[in-house]
Amino acid sequence: LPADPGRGGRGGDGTVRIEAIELRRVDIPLVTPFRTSFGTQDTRDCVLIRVVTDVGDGWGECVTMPWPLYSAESSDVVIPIVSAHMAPRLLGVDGIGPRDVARLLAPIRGHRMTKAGLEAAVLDAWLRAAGQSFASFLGVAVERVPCGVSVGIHDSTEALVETVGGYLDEGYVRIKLKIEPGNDLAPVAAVRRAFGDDVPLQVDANAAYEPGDIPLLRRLDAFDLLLIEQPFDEERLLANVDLRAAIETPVCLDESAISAQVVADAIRLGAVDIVNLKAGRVGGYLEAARIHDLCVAHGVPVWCGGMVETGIGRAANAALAGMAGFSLPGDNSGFDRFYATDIVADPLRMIDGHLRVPTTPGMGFEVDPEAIEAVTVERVLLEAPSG
Ligand code: OSB
Ligand code: MG
Repeated sequence: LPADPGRGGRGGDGTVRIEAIELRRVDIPLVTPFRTSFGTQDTRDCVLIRVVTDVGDGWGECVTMPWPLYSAESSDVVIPIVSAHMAPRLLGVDGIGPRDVARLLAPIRGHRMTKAGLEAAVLDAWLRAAGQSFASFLGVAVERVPCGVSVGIHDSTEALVETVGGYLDEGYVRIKLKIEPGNDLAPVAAVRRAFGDDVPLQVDANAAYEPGDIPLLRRLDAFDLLLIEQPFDEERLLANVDLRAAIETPVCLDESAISAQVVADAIRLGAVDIVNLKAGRVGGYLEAARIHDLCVAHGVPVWCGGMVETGIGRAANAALAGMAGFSLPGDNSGFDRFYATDIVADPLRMIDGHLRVPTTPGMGFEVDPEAIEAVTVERVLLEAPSG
């Protein structure tokens, strides 16, 4: 990435000063429970961040889940870690550009989803002041991105087939099935049987398998899947080398791919065919753009993942997914896949199996303050020391 300003090369080169950081823990009901191999989510419980700067406000979303089961981070640590360790490194500092947030927070290890939320909020304020869209900042040339949908584990194959049929009728162009030991071959076979071999289909194990399961996973080859996502524990890179040698289905990393460094190492080890890219998991949209570039340079296909984002993160993901190297449909669903109403005005809807790439200044949304207030369960305001 160029030092500053935007990759698109048209943004302002100004900087901001963060006067205050508002943290709002929200709890938003989901239209249907979402079950993965590590748990069932009924609501979206996460922290939204508003930065108040000398050039205006910006909003970002921390994509943590309520429990440390997908990764070590969880929603209940966001407010304490920002209050005690992150805000003091940012508040009142002069000359902050988008890339300075990650630089100032770099000494703090981990907590990437929290860092990503802060960086996104600053990017939003900075881009709005510059009158530039995030898509333009990233150099995105397309107007829309294709929509894949992530389908949770169901209690019965009949119910799963019905759900998948509904999404296909709505126009989703790719189906991702969550799997776990005991809920893998049979549901995949049932979906293939019901909808045929032409439906782009992939699976996501969320780290639920052991290296000893490789013979079982090899049987997924019969279903001509686009990929298998994160079969093993986050720290097990080498098991993926063994799996790749044993199966035809491409191996995709999600949980393991926490930074450009780890992705570079995984590529060199031969541990990965395809990368699921999530800005929150890697510490921010700028690190995500860097990983995109790295994957393109190595000929590794990349696609845009999701974390059940509200309209704030969903808009930013739609811009990220428009970058030229995203060669597979992402988990970029319409807001109504998860929510009855959104906390942004004019939430992204799927049209003809696609989402439009937002082009308004900032990260691509306008918040609905009343809707946010209605779902807020805790609010903390951190202010720069005066003077
Ligand atoms: O593993 O990709 C995942 C949601 C929450 C946590 C982890 C994952 C997911 C999804 C849903 O699969 C993606 C989405 O549509 O937002
Ligand atoms: Mg995943």
